Amino acid sequence: MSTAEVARRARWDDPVGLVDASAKARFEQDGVVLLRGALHPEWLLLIEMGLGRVLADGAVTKHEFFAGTEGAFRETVRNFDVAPEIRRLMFDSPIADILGAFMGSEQVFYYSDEFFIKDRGGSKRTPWHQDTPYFPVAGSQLASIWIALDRLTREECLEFIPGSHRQTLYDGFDPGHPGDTDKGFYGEGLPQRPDIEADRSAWNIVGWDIEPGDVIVSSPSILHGGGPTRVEGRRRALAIRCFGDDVVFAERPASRPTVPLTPGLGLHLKPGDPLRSPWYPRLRPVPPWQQHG
Ligand SMILES: O=C(O)CCC(=O)C(=O)O
Repeated sequence: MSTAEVARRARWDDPVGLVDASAKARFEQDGVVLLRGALHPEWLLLIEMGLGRVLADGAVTKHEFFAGTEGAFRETVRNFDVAPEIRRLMFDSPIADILGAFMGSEQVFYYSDEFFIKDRGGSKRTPWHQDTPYFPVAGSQLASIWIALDRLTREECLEFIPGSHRQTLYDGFDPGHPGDTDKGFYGEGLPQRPDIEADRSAWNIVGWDIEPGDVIVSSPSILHGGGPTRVEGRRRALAIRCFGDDVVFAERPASRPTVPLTPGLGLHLKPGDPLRSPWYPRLRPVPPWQQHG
């Protein structure tokens, strides 16, 4: 076995070992960390099977961004609810352990997951935004992981502005009008997003070449935006959001529904209550009925 192969297998045997003190410090400070080769190909196969299921399922809503244009792409939310492959991924793979290690939380709860499907070539950018404004949550133990099934160039990767998770929280973009830089999601309460694409050189933007198995862990409060695909390219990615012990329910402006939609949640929880609900199953410790053997 080559040295590279030995190193690869060591990462698969102990992916949580990649979350060392320096990775945690970078997560704190920058709000984003790349972990090379963290996921075994079997987990990628499971994700691909889950994607195949949701794409084939006519009952699953495919949200179309930039609908009606050549650069349109699709997104599906809370695939956990419809795809057993995604449920098994959450309980069986090391993803929840990795996120728990970054968040410093023993308990890890599922918040949501999203496929971003740019499989037609020439797909547009995903607009710059932060995720936290869309979520009815407050607290510090929040983390997302972004997993691409395809090899990507730096230009196609999800991009980030390190440190922005500790700065201004901006209003989101409107998924129905993603090209509008002058409109927000709520249009109240939070400042308007800056137009980062209009002057990229003014911002410290990071991104990477990606190989299947690499993952990017980030704070949902970081400013991030998704690269476009080349005409001959494709970029199928799964983003998973989890939270830990300290996260509580928080109100958002009533003008728009939060993402994903959780009708009734606000009738059970009041602002400041720990975010505990069947909407958000506990992944770690793994409940006994989800354990193997
Ligand atoms: O993959 C993309 O283009 C967008 C991903 C994203 O915005 C997210 O994971 O929050």
